[in-house]
Amino acid sequence: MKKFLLPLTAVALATGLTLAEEKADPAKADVKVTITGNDLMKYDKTEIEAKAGQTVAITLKNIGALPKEAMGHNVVILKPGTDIIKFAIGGIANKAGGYLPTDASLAAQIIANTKILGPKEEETIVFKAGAAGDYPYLCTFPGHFGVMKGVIKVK
Ligand SMILES: [Cu+2]
Repeated sequence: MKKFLLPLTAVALATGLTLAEEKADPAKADVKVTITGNDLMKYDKTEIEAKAGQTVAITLKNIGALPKEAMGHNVVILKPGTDIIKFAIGGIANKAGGYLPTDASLAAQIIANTKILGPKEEETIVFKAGAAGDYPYLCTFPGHFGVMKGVIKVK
């Protein structure tokens, strides 16, 4: 019996730790931005500014009407210097994983991302702006990265 109880306790502890982790509150973010994505494969914002160390809340709203399978959108924030073409191509086949690259070195470039959103869906992501630099963002839905992209300029 003891043998069985020990792992259970360990699981309970691990769960407790996860629950105790403070979840970033978008309402308290230093910078709050809403980006829309539409059926014309366009974001309404291609440049966002933040200062190093600020918390940034980005809400992506899909304002289109086309089905998610045809015109879904996400937003993926990447580390400065990431090759976004290589990144997007690396995720094209990963439908189940939100079209994010499965390759570990490419996946390591992600700072924050939403899932793929269908019409009228929205999601907010919160992250901390790193050191000054240009942080690219893009939609990884197949074929969208050529036009659905922008830059977070951290000063
Ligand atoms: Cu898109």
